[in-house]
Amino acid sequence: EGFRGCTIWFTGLSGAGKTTVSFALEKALTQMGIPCYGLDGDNVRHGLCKNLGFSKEDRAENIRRVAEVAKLFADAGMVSLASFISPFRADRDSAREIHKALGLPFFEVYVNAPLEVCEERDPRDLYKKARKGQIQGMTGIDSAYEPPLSPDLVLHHKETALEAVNTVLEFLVRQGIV
Ligand code: GGZ
Repeated sequence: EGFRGCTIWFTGLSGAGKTTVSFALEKALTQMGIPCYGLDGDNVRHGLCKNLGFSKEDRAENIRRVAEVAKLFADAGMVSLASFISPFRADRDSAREIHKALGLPFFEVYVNAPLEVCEERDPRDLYKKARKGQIQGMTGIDSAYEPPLSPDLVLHHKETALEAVNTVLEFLVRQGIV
């Protein structure tokens, strides 16, 4: 059957596994012949959003721009995968509204990993630096993360990337997307 454009929005702490799951999902969807594209801090914060930092205002603008781009991909019939901490509910709600305006499905996926787990992983030593006071405004340390109140889907940190991909794929089947 056909597939419909939509945006899958992954939110969670740094180190929760958002980009890992999203990248594995992108690979799986591509193998299924479903056009998709993954947006994350790595490909957005060096270009489209390179003038933005991590203040509350800059994060809001980062999420706004990314949501607008994700919307365009979804409108073109692709599955947009957006992996951003997006710590503030109001910003995520705006991202949803941006999609609603065009009638495009928007799914908020909470990648739920406790801070202790993310801090233990700490692939870029950002938590370590934040604890030492070498960087300011790190989400989970001295900047808030507001967990989703009613996410469309929750992924658990004990799931492997492969299990998480299957969880999302089953969800997309239930939603009539794939
Ligand atoms: C949170 C930060 C910070 C601060 C740099 N707070 O896990 P990473 O390292 O590789 O990816 C994180 C990325 C977060 O960017 P986002 O665009 O997703 O953030 S937001 O949605 O809040 O706009 C992290 C790194 O940037 N990083 N400084 N202070 N994460």
